[in-house]
Amino acid sequence: MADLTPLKQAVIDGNAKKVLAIVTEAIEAKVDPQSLLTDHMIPGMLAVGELMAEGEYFIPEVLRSAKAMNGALELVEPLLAGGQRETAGNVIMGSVFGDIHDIGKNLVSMLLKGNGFIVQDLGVNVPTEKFVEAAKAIDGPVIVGLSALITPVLDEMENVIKALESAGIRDRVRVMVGGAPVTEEYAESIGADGTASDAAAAVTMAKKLLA
Ligand code: B1M
Repeated sequence: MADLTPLKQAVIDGNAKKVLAIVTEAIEAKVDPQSLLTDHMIPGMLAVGELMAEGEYFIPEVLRSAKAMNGALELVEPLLAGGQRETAGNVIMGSVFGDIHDIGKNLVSMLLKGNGFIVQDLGVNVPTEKFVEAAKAIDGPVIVGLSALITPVLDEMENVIKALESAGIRDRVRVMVGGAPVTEEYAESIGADGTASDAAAAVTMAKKLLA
């Protein structure tokens, strides 16, 4: 049985080699991939955030942890995506213009895929028009998922919603917004259709939005 105790600390230390080694061993030992994320890796990344807030960590340390996390996520993703065969619907996902954080967005994309959604991930720092183009290219109902981690870019979410309205496709597009600074009140105030506080809640919300 793989010893997962050091995994959180390895993420905090940004020790990519160790993170990969533990995750590889855990996968071989058939540890639940969701638990690897929620019980070990995400708490590690959240601790990194606290260290950053306390002035203990600066960008280079945070980047090292983010790289270690993203490297291991590549191993975990296929396992999460393997669970379901039926298509639950289309989702276009991206971090809004001005925002380069992608760990949370990647997790949301992964869990959506794992729950049968077809996810087109546009990446980070995505200009408004890219979201609109991608939504136009899909026939029928589609969710546009907008992620933002830094407060100064929150307005971009409203810009996307307005652009979808101007393009005349708002009636068939459901907009889900999320990320640490996004509250339910904020989501409502900009006319989003839903929000979710974490990746699992995002799956529930996506199902609700396309029901
Ligand atoms: Co930055 N950063 N960062 N950062 N960073 C935060 C967000 C910050 C809170 C740190 C702090 O000050 N304590 C702060 C934002 C403050 C604010 O404005 N509110 C901050 C800042 C200020 C910055 C810079 C401006 C720093 C600088 O340059 N001076 C800069 C901004 C760059 C930019 O975007 N233009 C910056 C840069 C970076 C790095 C590049 C070094 C790196 C990102 C690497 C990467 O993502 N590839 C980084 C990181 C890693 C963080 C912290 C430490 C961790 C973020 C993370 O990955 N969390 C973060 C501190 C923190 O969050 N406590 C911080 C783990 C992840 C699993 O959670 O992303 O919240 P989260 O995602 C969750 C939910 O939010 C939700 O589900 C996810 C999974 O459960 N969710 C959704 C997310 N998107 C969703 C979409 C949905 C639904 C749910 O529907 C569509």
